Amino acid sequence: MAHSDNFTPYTAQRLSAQESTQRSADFRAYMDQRRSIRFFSDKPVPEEVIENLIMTASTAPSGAHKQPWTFCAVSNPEIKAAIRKAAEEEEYKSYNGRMSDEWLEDLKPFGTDWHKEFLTISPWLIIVFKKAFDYDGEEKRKNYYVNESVGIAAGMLISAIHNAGLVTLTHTPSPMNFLQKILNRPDNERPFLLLPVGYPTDDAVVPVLRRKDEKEVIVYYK
Ligand code: IYR
Repeated sequence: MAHSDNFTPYTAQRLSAQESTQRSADFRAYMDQRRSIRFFSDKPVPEEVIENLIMTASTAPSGAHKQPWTFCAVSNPEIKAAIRKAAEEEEYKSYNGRMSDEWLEDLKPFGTDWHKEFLTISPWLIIVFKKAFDYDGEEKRKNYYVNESVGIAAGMLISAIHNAGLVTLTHTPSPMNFLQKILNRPDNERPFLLLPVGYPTDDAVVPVLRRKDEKEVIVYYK
């Protein structure tokens, strides 16, 4: 492949097939322990941890390496309260009329409702914004594959949170434009996902669920 001077040798670790097998199995088992948690402790999490988590997410691949994201890290109690109030107002409407019967039925096993106390209890809220375009001064610059890029970054953020012994939940209040207003974000940013981050309570519970097995999710073409 042709390349310009803007290239440098790739020197990251090279593992043997055996090491790869072991490490992939270990990581799979570790990630399989991750669960979405709705019971948060108010135990503080240092800002340095949050910064490491977000900067891990920001290593995600993105269209033309535009990194079309902003992560808002909120620990301010008044802002968390404002977010909770607005989210619960939207969620109340969703659970009481906007969501279909099929949708409500599908959610029953998870016991969710419009109450979102984790929004004020968890020590941090990370709100992921996607940037439809960027400003270079006055000039607009295009971003590419924005949903894919930000979705990948969000996945890496969730993995980093789990790796740090913390828990989160992919909260998707709908509509969530209120986040843009409360956090005073510019017009090129749109809220993508809200993640409370913290420690679980000692008596936290999770719904019993089964993950799809290999046969259900993989199709080999050998
Ligand atoms: N956004 C709502 C509803 C909700 C929707 C799905 I799909 C879920 O998997 C869970 C919840 C809420 O946050 O409660």
